[in-house]
Amino acid sequence: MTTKNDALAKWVDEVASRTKPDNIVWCDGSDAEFDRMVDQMLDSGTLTRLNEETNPNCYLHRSDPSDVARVEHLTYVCSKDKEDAGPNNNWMDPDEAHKKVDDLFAGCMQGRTMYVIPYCMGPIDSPLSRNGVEITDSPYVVANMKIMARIGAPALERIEREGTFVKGLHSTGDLDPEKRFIMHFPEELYIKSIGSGYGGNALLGKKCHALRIASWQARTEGWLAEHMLIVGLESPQGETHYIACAFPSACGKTNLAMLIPPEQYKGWKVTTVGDDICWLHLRDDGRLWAINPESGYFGVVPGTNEWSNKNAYDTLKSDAIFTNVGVTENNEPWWEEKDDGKEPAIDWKGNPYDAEVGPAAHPNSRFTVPAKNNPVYSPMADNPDGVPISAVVFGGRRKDLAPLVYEAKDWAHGVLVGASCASEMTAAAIGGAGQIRRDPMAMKPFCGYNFADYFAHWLSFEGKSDKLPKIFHVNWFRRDQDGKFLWPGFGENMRVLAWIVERCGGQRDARETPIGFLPNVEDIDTDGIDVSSETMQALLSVDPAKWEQEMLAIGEYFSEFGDRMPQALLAELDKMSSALQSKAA
Ligand code: GTP
Ligand code: SPV
Ligand code: MN
Repeated sequence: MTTKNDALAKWVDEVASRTKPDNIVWCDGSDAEFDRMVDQMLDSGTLTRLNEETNPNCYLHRSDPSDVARVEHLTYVCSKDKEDAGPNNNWMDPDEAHKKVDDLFAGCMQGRTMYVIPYCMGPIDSPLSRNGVEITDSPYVVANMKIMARIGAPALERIEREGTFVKGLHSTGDLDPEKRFIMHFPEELYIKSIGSGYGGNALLGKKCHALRIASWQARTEGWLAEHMLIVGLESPQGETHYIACAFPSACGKTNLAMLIPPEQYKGWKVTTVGDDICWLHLRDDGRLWAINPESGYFGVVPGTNEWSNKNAYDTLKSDAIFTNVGVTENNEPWWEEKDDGKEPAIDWKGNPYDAEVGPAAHPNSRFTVPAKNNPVYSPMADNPDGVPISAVVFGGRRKDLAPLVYEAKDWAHGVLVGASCASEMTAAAIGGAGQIRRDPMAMKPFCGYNFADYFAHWLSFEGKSDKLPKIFHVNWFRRDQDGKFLWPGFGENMRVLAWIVERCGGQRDARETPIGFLPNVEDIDTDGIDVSSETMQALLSVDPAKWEQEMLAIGEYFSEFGDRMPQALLAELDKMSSALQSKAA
């Protein structure tokens, strides 16, 4: 196979002459091709087959122990002008960056096969979807891309019809962390990634294209590319609301997207449109419409069990590629809090399990699985028009301060709520786990341009429509003095989502505070959960003195962006600070 698109043919030739592969394979995206990749990886030891009875069609991949998460310190946005990348990104001059990685790509595919993967992010027949081509020397990437995106012949056809595509060049190189770089050239719609096989660094359609490059394109074209799940909530009255939630990495998106409601909410039907990325477009009807550009889930394994997230647990029983989990004596995948009564025998590094040495599964071990395996998969995920969004929800891991839920006063205030998000860092990226950092809209690692411009772009939607979604903030992670979570989380989060949906429908009162609208304690149903009314008070309390401190910290953070920061956002911050001061006085 080759292509009618000259630019693509030329680029493939150019890459081949630099990287010197033994041969070139154009991926057609067929199941037979997937099976060939798997067989080849079973032969080479890159994959092992898991227990066929308990986990049909499931495989285990053990990565290099130095290559288990995203590497934010090695990820760059190489815009022509450094200011366009902003203080939120590492920046390198594009010429220098090309030279640096091109030297590493030279001859790197000798003895290997080069795969050309045409892909489409989003439903293949949607005008909102975007094309890309990833060139890689990793069969693991080919197999995972087949799960995560619409790849192969239909995508190539789309590229040949439309002419445009994002270029992504990837090689695992020699996995030397010193020679690992994830470079983005937004003006050229080009990504170059070398030295890592880990999801976010290597499956270039995902964070590199669908967030960093897409956010840049979205700004120029008037839409939004966001780190958000999309979940459908159908009320017992048959009314469906779709909500989009931005939580930082490993802060609960996949879980919320697949939630199983508690007993008294059984009349509600919850369906998953997406679990990680959301592209939002304002339509003529004045509503924001969303598509999920992906077709699979690349999810956090530890903590997934029958009780926390049965839908995810069932989803990954078959057809899943596990990366860096442990295995039991009889070769079943095993991870911390799997809670299936079994014991691990071998840890994620392939050594006999020893609790003294560390966990059986790496804390950022992942599953890759087709979205259609999800028992609550929403067919709307394939709708070329997407789904209309009723509410946007921001959130994070805050053991203190942020209440369980609050609602922004209007769009501009909501943009401030998103822009001032902070969260404890997790194992999804190398370094800093547990520390609190500012993570605006959960996009700190993923916004492909200056956050000041990004906030201005968000603000620009105000006034364009009177049907914009309401904006909320949630925090499932408040803790007591002993470090115990105050809120049970997981399926019980439905209790909060119900309040959000009812606020959207104008069916609920709320109490106005300086930070926004909060539910009254009795407005969150606690029937059937062990949460006292004192705990609810604590979860729904706003401490003006602590919030005033927070306002100062937010102001300080915003000052990093200098004059580029939109005045309207600073004005919102002033407004909120004054409201808090008058409350404290
Ligand atoms: P990325 O794929 O990295 O973007 O993560 P994500 O946002 O999809 O997070 P995910 O749903 O995979 O959850 C990450 C971790 O948080 C898992 O270990 C979950 O068990 C845990 N978690 C998810 N939801 C909740 C919750 O409501 N409460 C508590 N306490 N933990 C949760
Ligand atoms: C995240 O870290 O937010 C993920 C996993 O969803 S990765 O695709 O590696 O970025
Ligand atoms: Mn994510």
